[in-house]
Amino acid sequence: MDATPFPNDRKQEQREAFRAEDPAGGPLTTDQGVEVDHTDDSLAVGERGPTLMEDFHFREKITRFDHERIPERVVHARGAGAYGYFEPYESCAEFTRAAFLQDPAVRTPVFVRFSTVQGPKGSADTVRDVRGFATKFYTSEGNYDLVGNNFPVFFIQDGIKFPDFVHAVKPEPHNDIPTGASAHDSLWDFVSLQPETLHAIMWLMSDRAIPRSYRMMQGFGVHTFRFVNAEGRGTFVKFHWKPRLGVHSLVWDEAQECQGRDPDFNRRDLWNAIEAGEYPEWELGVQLVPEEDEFAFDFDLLDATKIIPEEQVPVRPIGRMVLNRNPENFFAETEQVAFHTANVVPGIDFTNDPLLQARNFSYLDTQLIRLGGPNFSELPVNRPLAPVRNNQRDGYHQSTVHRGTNYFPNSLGGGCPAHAGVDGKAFTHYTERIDGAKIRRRSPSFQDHYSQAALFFHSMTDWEKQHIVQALRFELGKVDARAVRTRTVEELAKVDGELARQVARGIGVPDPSGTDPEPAYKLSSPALSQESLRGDGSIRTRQIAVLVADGVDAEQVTSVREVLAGEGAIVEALAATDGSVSGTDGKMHTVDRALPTVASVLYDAVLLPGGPTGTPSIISDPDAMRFVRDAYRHGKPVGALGSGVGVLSTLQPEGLRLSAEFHRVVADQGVVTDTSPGTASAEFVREFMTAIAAHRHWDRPPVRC
Ligand code: HDD
Repeated sequence: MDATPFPNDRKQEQREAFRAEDPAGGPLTTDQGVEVDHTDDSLAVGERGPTLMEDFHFREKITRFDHERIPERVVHARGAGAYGYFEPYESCAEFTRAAFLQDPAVRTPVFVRFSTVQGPKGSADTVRDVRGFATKFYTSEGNYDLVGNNFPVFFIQDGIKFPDFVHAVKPEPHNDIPTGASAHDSLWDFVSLQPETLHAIMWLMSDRAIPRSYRMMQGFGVHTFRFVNAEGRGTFVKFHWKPRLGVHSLVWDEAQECQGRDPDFNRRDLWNAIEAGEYPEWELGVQLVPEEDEFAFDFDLLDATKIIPEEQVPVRPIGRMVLNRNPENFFAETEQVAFHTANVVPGIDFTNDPLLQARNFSYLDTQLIRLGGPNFSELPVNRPLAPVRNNQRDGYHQSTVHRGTNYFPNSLGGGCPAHAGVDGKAFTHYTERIDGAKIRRRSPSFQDHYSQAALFFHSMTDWEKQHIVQALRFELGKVDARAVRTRTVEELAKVDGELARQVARGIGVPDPSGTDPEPAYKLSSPALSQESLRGDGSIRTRQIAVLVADGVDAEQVTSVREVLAGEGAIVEALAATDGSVSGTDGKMHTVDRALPTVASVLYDAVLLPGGPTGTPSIISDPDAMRFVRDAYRHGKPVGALGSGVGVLSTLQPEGLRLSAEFHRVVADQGVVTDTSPGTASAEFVREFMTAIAAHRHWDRPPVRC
């Protein structure tokens, strides 16, 4: 009997092959272009004799291999990138003269690299960490780099502390442990002694630090930058990227399991979505503050550990970015891309944020060592689309053959390249008056480290607060030095007394000693909660597992699958073994994956179809039952049809409402059940889709089995 695939249109597209480097073909050559007839044996004296130095092909091949690696980034070593475009909604001329923010008809090409910070290049994706969100705009006026993160605040206020912070969070120097984790003594020692870290630490302990997908996280420019318009008027600006699909996260237990089941979880997700034509999209928004309001806030705009609450200054959408092309070669593009905060274009300028000022030194310096010299901007991924003309010359890996004069002023070269500026297109630095003594001192306006950490915590829903407490208990529970645990709890108490007590009780240290902070801290900004960032409510690209076995009700599977796939979800049939299963329609149906090769943590939802023999097989399969239990426990939508509801009853979820004999469709906490036989009803499918769109369901009762 032929196996009928459950319809899964996307799969074929996802399998699109790489294009060969040289579609015309042609024989193997050396780097000098000499044709090579044999690359499988080295040149030797006789068949069993020693290898000869003279074998230039062998030596060249091995030398090139020995030199394949370049130093990985000190931070943000692990990343994934993609190309796309940015288009503004309307002209922003009132605030900035940046050419790429003027005309909605002009699309500016971009390259974006997402990353984790702590782990090395080969570490897992789903660690608890900040995610980098760096965008290179190839504008008509030169490259503009917005090198941001998925948190709007940073851990330190002055860049001179960056090596201290990074040394503290990186693996410890004596044993190089842990990889890709902040749960260790040195980070928390630093945090407990450096309270300016606390606001970013609250973000790090929240679910923002374990995104479901790069496509489902916000991005922030973090610093206050400056827009400058054609008249030279400056406006303070903070940049926000908002994902169309909403902000969604993993749960910590799941994130940890993912590290083993699929260390490439986020990278694969980005790649597959783009290959499938499901192009990730973000809206760019700005918070604008007129210069005269510089001191209108109870924090300093130059302090990168502070946000401007959206309720105070709304985010104004100015354009959208779509990523629609995967790189062709990871090393050439994603690894060699070189971002630099000082890559700005006319109309965008800096402020005196001391973190930004330090970054403006660090990024160029780091590329010089990482990419082996000053000519990295000639690499295709870094090369501007705008013409480059100057007298900068030579150096390692110079690939341009310069001609003519190499100094300015000159007459022999016709005075070229001449100063720009006659037509007002050149970059001119914003004219800012600065008066002050030369000092090494933090501004008193940077001293409040607790209010906004508290603002963040108090803006969370109950489940988000609970996850923060659990994260802190996990992280501090891995700290060996008791004094560090205690000192951190004392610091947390200055954010929120109850938070500190709950953490203290989970890690075996005394309750904090002081009194709780003043209620003035109990402000809230609803825009900070993930609850307010659900996105467009679609189920596009969600991964739905359907557990099947011989005797599965094929019509139920097909009826649900077709609708879900039609809405852009990716539906896969999983069974105990690969191959096919027999359906109640008398046909064989293709299995997409064998259960032992996957896990519930790799999916967003699970469907349990019925079937007279199918359901008992699922109940007796430990892999299948673990799959369902984990999906349930991680708050994922679960749908069950006909006898498939019996799989859920076996787990005995205390008090959860399931469809029984006289019920038709019952939806409770994202568990959608329908015991009626036959094809799934439209109501079931609708409820199941609503549950999937909501992503997670937190108030579930525990299961007994
Ligand atoms: Fe940084 C990389 C983001 C502070 C020094 N940083 C790097 C990347 C991102 C950020 C996204 C990876 C870029 C890529 O994909 O290649 N960094 C931030 C943000 C910060 C920040 C949002 C605070 C607001 N960084 C920061 C400071 C310093 C650096 C204060 C140093 C004084 N960052 C670097 C670096 C890296 C880097 C060492 C490593 C590799 C690279 O630059 O290209 O120069």
